[in-house]
Amino acid sequence: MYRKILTIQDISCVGQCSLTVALPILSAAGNETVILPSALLSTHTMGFNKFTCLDLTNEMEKIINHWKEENVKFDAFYTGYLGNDGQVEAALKAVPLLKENAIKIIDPAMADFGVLYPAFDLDYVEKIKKICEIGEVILPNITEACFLTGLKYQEKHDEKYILNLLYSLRNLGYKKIVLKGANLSKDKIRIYIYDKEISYYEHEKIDKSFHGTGDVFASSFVAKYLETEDLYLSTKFAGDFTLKAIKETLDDPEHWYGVKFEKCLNLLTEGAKK
Ligand code: PXL
Repeated sequence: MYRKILTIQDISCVGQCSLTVALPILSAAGNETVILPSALLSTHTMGFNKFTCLDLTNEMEKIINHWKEENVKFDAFYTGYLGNDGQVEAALKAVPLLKENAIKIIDPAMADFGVLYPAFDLDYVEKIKKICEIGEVILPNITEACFLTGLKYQEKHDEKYILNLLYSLRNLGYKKIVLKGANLSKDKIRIYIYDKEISYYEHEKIDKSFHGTGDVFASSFVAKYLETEDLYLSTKFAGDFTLKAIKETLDDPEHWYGVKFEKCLNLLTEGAKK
């Protein structure tokens, strides 16, 4: 399988997130990976003292128009962090470039730990709800699921709370849901999957959070899903891949801004041979 995927996210030059994660992961998995950068930042927006940002919304539209003229078509579509309403609108303009049966995966990367990332407000949430509607699969964490559904964020939660979030997401029309970060026990994290039925994959909990792990999870999920189209297998693979990347980073206190996912790329190359 050799798929041509379009991924739309920012380039954070330093920080190991968004396109600097998606491009190597999807390429290592044996896909032709076309990038459409939505913005160019010196670093990501979390934890550095400042960041520079060049908004590329206008350029995105020009690029999409050129691709239309060249009749460029894609087998898959994956969006992650998009910096503002205009960038989400511009990303939606790329949808006509997708082949009829293209796989569409949306990571509503906008929030964590109960709050929106610094760049975003509630109008932005409405735009993200719109782009999620075109997704075959959406990949929210618990906070993002709360913003999508309007339900209250509870750091401490039980399974009833998680199921309610899943049912509420389904009621909004989202078909396949991978809900990350269910924290139901002392030493395990669950990732819930809602396809025809609800299931979950459980893995070891690490009591330290790292930036960019949502993007590492989403990109490795997309890589495996393009190969298998199996929601459970892809979730398990991405959960294990992300955990391994975190473990590669834990012993290095200077590496606080992202995870060393490059050390795990070999896990993807087997799939590339298929
Ligand atoms: O990892 C998500 C992400 C991507 N891109 C930028 C970010 C963040 C998270 O804060 O700031 C620019």
